[in-house]
Amino acid sequence: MIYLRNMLLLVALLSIVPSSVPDELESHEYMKREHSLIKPYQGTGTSVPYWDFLGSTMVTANYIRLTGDIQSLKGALWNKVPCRVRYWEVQIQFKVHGRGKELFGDGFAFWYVKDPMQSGHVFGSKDYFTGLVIVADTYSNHNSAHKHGHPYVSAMINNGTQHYDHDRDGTHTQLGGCQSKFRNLDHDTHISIKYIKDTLTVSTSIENTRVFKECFTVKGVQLPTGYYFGVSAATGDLADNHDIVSIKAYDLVSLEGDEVLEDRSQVVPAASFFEPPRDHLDDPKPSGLTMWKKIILLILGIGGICGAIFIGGLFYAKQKEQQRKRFY
Ligand SMILES: *[C@@H]1O[C@H](CO)[C@@H](O)[C@H](O)[C@H]1NC(C)=O
Ligand SMILES: [Ca+2]
Repeated sequence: MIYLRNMLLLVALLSIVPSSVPDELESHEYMKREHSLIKPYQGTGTSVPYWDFLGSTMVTANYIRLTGDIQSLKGALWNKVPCRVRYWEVQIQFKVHGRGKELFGDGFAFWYVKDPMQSGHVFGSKDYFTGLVIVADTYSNHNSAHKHGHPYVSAMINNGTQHYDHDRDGTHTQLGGCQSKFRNLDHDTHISIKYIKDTLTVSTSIENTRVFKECFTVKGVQLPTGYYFGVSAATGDLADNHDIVSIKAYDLVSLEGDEVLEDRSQVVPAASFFEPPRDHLDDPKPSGLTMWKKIILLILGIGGICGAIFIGGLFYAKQKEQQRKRFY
């Protein structure tokens, strides 16, 4: 009986592990309209409220194309309103696709930086930036020493002094990363970037499950308030369509109920942890198990152990009985 109760408790605990479902957040009231980009994009006239464009960026009814599947393009989309929210989550629905089967590139990036609207060599935006970049890199330099596969999602924090090194796919400055096969998929693809209490969590939803799966989490990440969100993309010798369908920014302060009113506007971007560049192991094979399958396996496992204990107990009792029989 006690086993059953513990088991039920465990199952109950496991089933409340938070997992953000795109649908769930979509409907909640914490969305910040001034940092979000949703359809229909255009207000009155041709401008998109709250957003600026650079380079090859093109607005259509259903997506905003940062670059087309054409060589040597750079495009960007920048939020005009600085983010004053301390804890936030940004969910981006994107689509990266093109004709290339083996050769395509270069990828796109999400930014939270001090200086927006600066074109440059890091996926269409400025190198030696101040702030955060999340890179969705579709092209891997074959000479680079890392062993991970591509496309690859990674994060970098910069105080303006560090260079993003394409030759090494940014691996020697990255905070964390994961392989993510988000390209040329028929269903919707999303990425979530969550910054709360100095912890950065990047997740993706690319398997048509409408659930976000964690890519990586880094603690000790210092970012100020008052920077700007943006997305940018670039093509080089290789190309792809880099499309943004929506950007939804959420205020997580009210969700957290944290009342500490600390001024975070002067914080210098920093991270206490850098992944050593040479220690990359191959990405572990995704287990392909959903939460429910894991729970069922767990129940079966616990059931198995309980069964073994029960049978063991029976066996022991029987032996005892036989011993007793022998004695009397
Ligand atoms: C900028 O970052 C580099 C690398 O993390 C660090 O060595 C340097 O001290 C930082 N500079 C400032 C002003 O924070
Ligand atoms: Ca690359």
